Amino acid sequence: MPEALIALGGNVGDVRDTLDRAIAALCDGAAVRLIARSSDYRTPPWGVADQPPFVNRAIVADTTLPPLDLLARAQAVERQFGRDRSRERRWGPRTLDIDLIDYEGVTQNTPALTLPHPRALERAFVLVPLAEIVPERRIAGVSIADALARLDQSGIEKLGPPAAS
Ligand code: A4P
Ligand code: MG
Repeated sequence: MPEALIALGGNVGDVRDTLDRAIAALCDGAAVRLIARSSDYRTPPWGVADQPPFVNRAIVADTTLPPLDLLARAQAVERQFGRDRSRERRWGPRTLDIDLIDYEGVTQNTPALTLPHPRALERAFVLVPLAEIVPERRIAGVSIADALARLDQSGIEKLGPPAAS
């Protein structure tokens, strides 16, 4: 079954709780099955500096859905958790962002979906969580660990397990 690398993040609300619930909604165990998940990381905002830090997490899932259907499902989950693109600016604050980083090495370049994700290799907030679970996996021919070694990881902090509530 095709395997997808998926990056999640947010910086509005109780993001760690949102990520737990979003992954449960995305990975129903049938069309999308969760294979691995990283720890959570607190990361400095990238792109637009004057906003709160993000929490980022990555997962590996296998799926029977083709790439565009997987993206549509991810966007439905974003909406379910309060994401309203019409009121956001690019790279600005959001409750939940789900990016498809890689889908079984497929390359595709359309406005709706670019694979692998065109900015993934520049972003420590994507690669640090992925390197925890699939360091040897290659994106655009480069291993995640090697790509990460070239990036500035300052300010990224691994978070412990969430407090029991
Ligand atoms: N789209 C095309 N390819 C993909 C793909 N591989 N995965 C299209 C997901 N979406 C893809 O996305 C815009 C459009 O990209 C979608 O409609 C989809 O069809 P968006 O999520 O609305 O736009 P965006 O998120 O504002 O822009 P972009 O460039 O995707 O930014 P990111 O990467 O999502 O950035 N800093 C930290 N520390 N941590 C973060 O998580 N996130 C962002 C958002 C900014 N800064 C951050 C973080
Ligand atoms: Mg996005």
